[in-house]
Amino acid sequence: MADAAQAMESSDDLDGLKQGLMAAVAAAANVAVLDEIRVGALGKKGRITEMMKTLGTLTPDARKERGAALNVLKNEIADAIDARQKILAEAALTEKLAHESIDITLSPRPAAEGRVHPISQTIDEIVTIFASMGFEVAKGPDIESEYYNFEALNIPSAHPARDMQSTFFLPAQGADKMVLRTQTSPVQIHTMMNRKPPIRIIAPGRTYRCDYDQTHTPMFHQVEGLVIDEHTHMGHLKGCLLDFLRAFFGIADLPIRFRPSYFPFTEPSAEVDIGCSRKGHELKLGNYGDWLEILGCGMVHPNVLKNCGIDPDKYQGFAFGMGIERIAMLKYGIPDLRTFFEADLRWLKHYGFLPIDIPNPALKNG
Ligand code: 2U9
Repeated sequence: MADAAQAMESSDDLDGLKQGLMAAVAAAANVAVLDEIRVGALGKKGRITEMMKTLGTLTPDARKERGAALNVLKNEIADAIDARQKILAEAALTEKLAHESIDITLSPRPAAEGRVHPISQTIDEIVTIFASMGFEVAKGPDIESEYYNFEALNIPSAHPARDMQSTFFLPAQGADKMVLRTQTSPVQIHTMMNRKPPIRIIAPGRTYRCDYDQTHTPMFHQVEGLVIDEHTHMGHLKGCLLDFLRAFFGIADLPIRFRPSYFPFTEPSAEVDIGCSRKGHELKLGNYGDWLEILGCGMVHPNVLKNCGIDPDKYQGFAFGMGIERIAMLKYGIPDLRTFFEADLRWLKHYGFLPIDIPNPALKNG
């Protein structure tokens, strides 16, 4: 009987308290007022918290009943406060947005005027494809000693290849005769001298030969590749170049063929043609029965490996080289080599790329 009386009394006073708090929450005009209500009811010294502290003075049954009722009340008040807080926050945001304005008098940003040069774009594309095959990019100086540019590559001084390459000679540095590199191969020589196989690199960059006509400029770009390990063979070379050329030109069934050739630094050596058709001046790449020479390659000559301190009985691998202007002209329909270096902004606007253009359009779907 005493318990029931205690419980009745408590449920009455809790109802009153609840009504008072709910009304205060509903009337709270801002978050600060709401916080005051929260602290006053549920804080360390809040009214509901204080009531909880008195539970110990009740009989077990009354404690159970009042404890449950207090918990319900506590949760209802906390939920009501949270709901009101959301409403107030939304109202505050709406109010802020209603009074916020954008200054449309600011002048627009200038449109992107610059263009990426087709050579830079083409190098990015080449790097993207070879990177996907596990190649690293290696770099080296444009000025090299004759040793790195020729001798180490199995091209002795009396070799006709030296004349073929129309070298720009520079003043000697001490005992070293210096040249502007005629190919990027010295980069691979440095790499082999400084690192142990396995090696898988491409070396894109500027190269120089003393030539100037419709198909030659004194400075042009090459990319060469080198793979050295214990088991790489001619089959890997063929697969690697097939994958590269198909990805670069974006032609899934582009045929390639290998013709025997000669380079002092590779043995055996080959030149690679890609399929094309020629109708008058119109050239189309693909499986059309005609052929176009595109690059040179071969298995690295044992003498070159020896010159770099690599045991040719243990290690072997392939190398290849191609002219970047040439493949850029073919891919992007640029008719004249010399225009690459004339710094004509109208040409660049026409053939150049926006910085946001993806590095390899051929891979955009794959
Ligand atoms: C090392 C060993 C071998 C690189 C190679 C070619 C064949 C080649 C030309 C293509 C057109 C140069 O731009 S171009 O005139 N290159 O045909 N290049 S094999 O062989 C190497 C390179 C480095 C240590």
